[in-house]
Amino acid sequence: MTVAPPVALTIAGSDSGGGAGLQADLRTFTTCGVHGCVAVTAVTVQNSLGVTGIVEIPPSTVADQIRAVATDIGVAAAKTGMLASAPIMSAVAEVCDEVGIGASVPLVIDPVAASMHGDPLLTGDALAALRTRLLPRATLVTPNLDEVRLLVGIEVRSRAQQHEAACALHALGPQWVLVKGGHLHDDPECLDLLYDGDQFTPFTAPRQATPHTHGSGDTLAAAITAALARGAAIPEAVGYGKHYVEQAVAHAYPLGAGIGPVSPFWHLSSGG
Ligand code: PXL
Repeated sequence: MTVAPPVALTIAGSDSGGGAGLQADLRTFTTCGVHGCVAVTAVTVQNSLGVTGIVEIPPSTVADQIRAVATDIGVAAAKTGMLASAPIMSAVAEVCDEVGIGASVPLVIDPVAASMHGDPLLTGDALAALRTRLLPRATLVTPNLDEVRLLVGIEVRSRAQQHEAACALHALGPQWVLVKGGHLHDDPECLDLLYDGDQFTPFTAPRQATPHTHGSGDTLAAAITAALARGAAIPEAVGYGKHYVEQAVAHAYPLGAGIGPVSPFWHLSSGG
């Protein structure tokens, strides 16, 4: 009998274009050797040009999906993507407490606030709920610089300010913070800064010239989650995720008339 792979859970929205959201998470879990389970939070109507509709799943159904998976299949690590609304976040926070996600089970929070096109993916008071209900439960939070500005009001324009932002985010309660510097466009490198309240660890990658980066944040957080499910410690998992997403961006492809996705096929096209 074949032994089951480790299991990771994504709590995320669907992207009909298949580039981001739960589709990117499940693909990444698979290519990282982890079985993926999913609690769907919202269905987006979306293509390479943007998001034209969002239907939220009832909060109790989101919680039921998490409970059903955690109490039977078991979860070695979990991540959140688009959480859509404050009531969904509250339901997620409560059921995570119930089943140990964010305690014995590591929880990666990718604080998705908007799509690459700037279409909002959060409604109303969801940002406040993200701050107060979810960040204190996070093992790791992985904001980009737009999300940093929304969460802690710091406009990061330099590497020095990335340190300041990491401290402000850490004060909201997560165990680890990864401030992603990909949006510092004048910087020739992409520097992501990891902070645990004590030590700063930089992860750098060369900046790549492609417009096709749809799903890059989801893919990074999913690869980190997969590594955690396989038993890695946070710094090791972040290093693994950075390498994974760097390759996925290097092999990104055009799709439709707009922004194409990062590639889940890089293992195949680069030979391993
Ligand atoms: O990449 C962030 C993201 C997450 N989840 C869903 C999305 C997007 C971006 O478009 O559509 C469902």
